[in-house]
Amino acid sequence: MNIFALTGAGVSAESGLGTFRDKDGLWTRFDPMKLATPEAFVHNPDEVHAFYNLRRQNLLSAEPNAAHWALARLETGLAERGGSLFLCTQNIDDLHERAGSRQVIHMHGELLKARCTACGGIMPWREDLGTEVLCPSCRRSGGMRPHVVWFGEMPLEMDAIYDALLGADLFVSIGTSGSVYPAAGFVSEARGHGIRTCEINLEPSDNARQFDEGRYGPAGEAVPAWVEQVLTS
Ligand code: BJW
Repeated sequence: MNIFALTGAGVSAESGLGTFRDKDGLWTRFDPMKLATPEAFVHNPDEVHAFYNLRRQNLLSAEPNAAHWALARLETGLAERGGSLFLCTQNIDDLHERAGSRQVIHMHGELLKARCTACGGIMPWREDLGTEVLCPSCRRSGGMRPHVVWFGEMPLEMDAIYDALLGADLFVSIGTSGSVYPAAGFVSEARGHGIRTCEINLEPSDNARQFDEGRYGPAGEAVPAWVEQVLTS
């Protein structure tokens, strides 16, 4: 079986990383238009850097949880059975990789990478960023930004994502509210091609009616239970 899994902030919630739209979520406390757009970075880079510097520090002290471990187990288990897992995450954390997932597509970028808007270089980055930081590659300052996808920007690896989605036997959406496009449209795309769809979330998402199956509960419990079922069926 070939499974396409889309993960969102809910999969990392039990690792202590905040979600966006839940009660107390990041976008209920901060205005995304002032922090997660290219325009915000041009007009107020210090505020944008402070927001991502704090989140980078939080990430460095977070650990993967049972949902991340289970998805890594699923990748190995499906490969042993002649199948595959395509793991596409909207998350900018590296918790899937730290749990052992080998192939992860970060459609909204990676917090532990920086990108230079002057020369286009992309590099691993664990320290704070600021407008005074020099690009290690072109030595210019002012252009270093988190390698993440803001509103209005093109998500990454879309061709590979749609190829994998349309080649899957099952589309599973885990811990995402289904409110940000293009990811929110994957379920209807899958359904339109006759692919079975399943949602695993704390509670039914905005798109819940579009899924053939819904499994509800904390990801740290619901994902391992589902993976166990997939690998033993
Ligand atoms: C648990 C749990 C637990 C809690 N266990 N579950 C079409 C229609 C309308 C608008 C648009 C459209 N196309 C484009 C747009 C504009 C825009 C958009 O979608 N806006 C919407 C707000 C309407 N999209 C874009 O601008 C995107 N670019 C684009 O579309 O380019 C053109 C294009 C089109 C087609 C193909 C190709 C290109 C870019 C979007 C970039 C999003 N960026 C962010 C920030 C990234 C950096 C950062 O992290 O700061 O990405 S916004 C934020 O939302 C972040 C997330 O990845 C994303 C999704 O959030 P997610 O993961 O779903 O989190 P939540 O909080 O919403 O939900 C968490 C869920 O978990 C909840 O359901 C909880 O119940 C659950 N949960 N605890 C299990 N323990």
